[in-house]
Amino acid sequence: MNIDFKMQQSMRWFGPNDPVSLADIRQAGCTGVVTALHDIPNGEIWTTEAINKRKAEIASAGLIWNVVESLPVHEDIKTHSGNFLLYIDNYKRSIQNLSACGIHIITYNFMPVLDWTRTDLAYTLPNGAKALRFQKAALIAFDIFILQRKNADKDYSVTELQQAKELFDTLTPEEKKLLQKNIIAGLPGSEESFDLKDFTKAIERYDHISSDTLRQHLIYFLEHIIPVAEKAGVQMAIHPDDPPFSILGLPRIVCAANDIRLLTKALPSLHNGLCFCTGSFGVMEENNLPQMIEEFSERIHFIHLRSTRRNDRGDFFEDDHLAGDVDMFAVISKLTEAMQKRKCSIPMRPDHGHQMLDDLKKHTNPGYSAIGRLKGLAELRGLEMGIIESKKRL
Ligand code: CS2
Ligand code: MN
Repeated sequence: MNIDFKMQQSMRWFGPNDPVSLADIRQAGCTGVVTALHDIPNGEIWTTEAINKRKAEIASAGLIWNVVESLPVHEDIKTHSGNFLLYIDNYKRSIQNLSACGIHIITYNFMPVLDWTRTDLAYTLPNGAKALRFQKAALIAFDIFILQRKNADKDYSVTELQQAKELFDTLTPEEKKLLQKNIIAGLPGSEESFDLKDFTKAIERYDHISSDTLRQHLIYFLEHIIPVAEKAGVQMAIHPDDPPFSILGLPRIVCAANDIRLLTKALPSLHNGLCFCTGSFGVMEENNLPQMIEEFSERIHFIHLRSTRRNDRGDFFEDDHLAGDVDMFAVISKLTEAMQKRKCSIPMRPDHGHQMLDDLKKHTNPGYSAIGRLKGLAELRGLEMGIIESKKRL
């Protein structure tokens, strides 16, 4: 069997202030850099000057800016209010400008208010390394006792409320502050960061927005941007919601295979694509990842590989890349097949990594330290090579 196409190894870089340098990324064995113009406020146009400047900086380190993550979608677009028409126009211009600069894959997400969410950013594993964790009772404790969201108790069962109360009672004032910070102060890559008052305002904008309405807003947005992306030769790749379920009463609409079906049915163009994040989709037990890769193989334009391990309380933590609930062997096997069929390499990045070894003594971006991601990447490329070589030699 001929296997000519492998995943293009990449790493996320948060720009010049990232404690992980482009040289580190190159030494990790990557050719691609995934980044964004984080300094440009959400909603403004990315100019060709600004894009080219960042592109040149990456090129001078011997790397290629292969994927944008993320071109953020303004809250006005998600809520269909305020200046949403202007922001959609600006978004189109940014797509065109990125294409003019030779960047053709754009990741984005459509999560209301918060980007990815965890309750614990330094969960100590038995081996001493630190991982990111989502603990449902902690999120509920924040919702009920710290945020004191109106009618929040209606969203939870009696047992859930009781577990949240028990947990909250054990927290020191510092731990309560930290919990709040972890949830609303913005994780790396998030475009927004809030205090409690602003956060309450931001979520109240969704009071009358159901999942169906939010989906209509997304489809409206896609109807405007996908034709532009098509003309510009740009592949749009939506990132699934993380975690893939509703939190703090907010609607979530990119969680499961059927959500993707609804989006692709509305806009069948292959430019309306997917960032296949195994760590996000994998939290939902119903998501059969290898099957999803097969079903959406033509429109997977970017891959995030990591694995979470869930328990029956609705918690999960980020496990080793080859452990946890994700069947990484099956995932990479399916992705390998998809790439040979499409005759192209798809960019992949190890999505997050543990804080470990020397990085435990350093300031790192939660989930984005160098050594943990390097370990993940090395394991993933080894697994990919094993899969390819065993197919070739059969
Ligand atoms: C996160 C997010 O799970 C993840 O990949 O690191 O920052 C994610 O990249 C964005 O939500 C994508 O738009
Ligand atoms: Mn991801």
